[in-house]
Amino acid sequence: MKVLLINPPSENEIIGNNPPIIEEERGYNPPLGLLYIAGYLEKFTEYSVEVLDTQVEELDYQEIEDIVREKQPDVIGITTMTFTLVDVVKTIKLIKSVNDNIKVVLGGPHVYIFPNETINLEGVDYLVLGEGEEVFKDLLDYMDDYKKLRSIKGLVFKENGKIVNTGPRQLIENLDILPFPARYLVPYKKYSSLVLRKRPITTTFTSRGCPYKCSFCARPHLGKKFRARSAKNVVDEIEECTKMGIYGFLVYDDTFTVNKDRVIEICHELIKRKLNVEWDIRARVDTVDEELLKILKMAGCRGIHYGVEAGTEKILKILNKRITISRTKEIFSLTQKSKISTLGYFMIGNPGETREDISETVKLMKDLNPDYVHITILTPFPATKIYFDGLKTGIIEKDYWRDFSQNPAPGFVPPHWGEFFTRDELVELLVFAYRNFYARPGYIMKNLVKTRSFSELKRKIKAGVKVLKL
Ligand code: B12
Ligand code: SF4
Repeated sequence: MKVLLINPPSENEIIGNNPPIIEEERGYNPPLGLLYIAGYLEKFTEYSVEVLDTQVEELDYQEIEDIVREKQPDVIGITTMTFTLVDVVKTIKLIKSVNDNIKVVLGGPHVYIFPNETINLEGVDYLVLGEGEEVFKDLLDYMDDYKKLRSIKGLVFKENGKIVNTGPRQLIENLDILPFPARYLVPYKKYSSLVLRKRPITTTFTSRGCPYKCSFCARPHLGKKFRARSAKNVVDEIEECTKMGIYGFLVYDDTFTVNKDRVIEICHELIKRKLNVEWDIRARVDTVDEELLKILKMAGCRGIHYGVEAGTEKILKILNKRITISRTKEIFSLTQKSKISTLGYFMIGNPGETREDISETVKLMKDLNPDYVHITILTPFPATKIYFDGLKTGIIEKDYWRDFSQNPAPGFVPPHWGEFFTRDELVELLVFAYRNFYARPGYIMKNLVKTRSFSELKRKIKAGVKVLKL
């Protein structure tokens, strides 16, 4: 059986409520979910597997069509986010026009949130719910044997026109059993990041799930249970990557630092093996301390991205973030002392948020003085508490995301939280916040002094000019 896994184009991507200029130039990340599935199939089956990352290869629809025509796979799997749905639908149409017998299987976060809407889209044959490695293999083993498929958890399909949903599969408890993502199936040298110096980069997950319940995040709905890989398994993967010439890693765990002992073990293992890698992580200020920062630095961690979100305790409570501003200040200061670079994520336009609250957020940004800030206008994403609350109270007038999922049309404008501000007012406030942070003479000087190379200087100037042009 020939299987082709496709990361669809992002031509029609929905980019929340932010001006497109903010989302540009983030570089390309490997489609890790597909690479995990490919690695699993390569190890445990005889099926032929290929991965097509149309984004990094910058393919247009005609080129994708030519590839599908030439390869004539039996099954095509496509990774699906709500934000790429329009392009997923376009890709399916193209596949079916080449050969209607190719089975189309969708997986990814969107499918889990909107199974009925997705299976009803034209040309979709099967959905895989949640973690796809084992379920997709089972599906391939019994393709079209509906009797058997009905007993396999994690699938959605149609039998005699009726939707069959076998319910979610149990989460994979021991992540160490999973083969490493099959990075060699994509042009892995083409992936890069704005924030790491080393090229190429890759992304990695050392754990899955997140035990927290922030009200703006879909994670609590998509799978809360935190499971972690062993330190040895994590560093084995990193070592495998260094053999491919990859030395830069974006550790994309939802919260890498949930278990301090495990992080320390990973750091010790990295130091012991002298792999000379550079990496950054995403963390919460309540899961980091001075001891951890020291060892992170020694093991090559260059940057920490913290979710700061807002400048008042009132808004943090509404977001159910469960952190305090004083803790945030303390941890930023300690991280800076440890010479690890910092990026703060902030949001404006949150429920209950007034102009005064936003001023406090901007003030906090300047007080913390991270190396980078990433500010967005809150978009109530599907399957988040904020979205459900908005629908209940009428602040969000109708179920926009469900309508979009039934009929994914280009140009869809996602809802914003319209309690106190119009969308245009929020864009204005966003521009104000960015300028206020980046256009400070102190910030510019600090960054010029810290710049280590000409290419980094060029990158920073480009980013600065973009902010001023907003
Ligand atoms: C890395 C990342 C990005 C990167 C790169 C995307 C990429 N190429 O992977 C960037 C920075 C571009 C990005 C952007 C955005 N992202 Co993002 N991102 C992630 C993140 C942190 C990791 C994705 C990942 O690699 N996961 C690891 C793999 C192993 O898991 P996975 O992808 O889910 O795959 C498994 C299953 O889903 C399934 N599966 C997936 N695909 C397929 C396909 C088939 C055929 C099958 C059978 C199974 C299957 O099997 C896989 C293995 O178990 C996730 C959060 C998370 N923890 O997953 C958010 C996440 C995917 N992003 C999200 C969002 C909201 C965004 C943005 C809209 C944010 C914004 N700017 O406003 C944009 C949208 C841009 C876009 N093009 O879609 C949401 C998506 C929710 C949704 N409804 O779709 C998530 C879930 C975060 C969250 N908690 O809400 N993102
Ligand atoms: S925002 Fe981060 S910490 Fe909060 S629930 Fe989502 S993944 Fe977890």
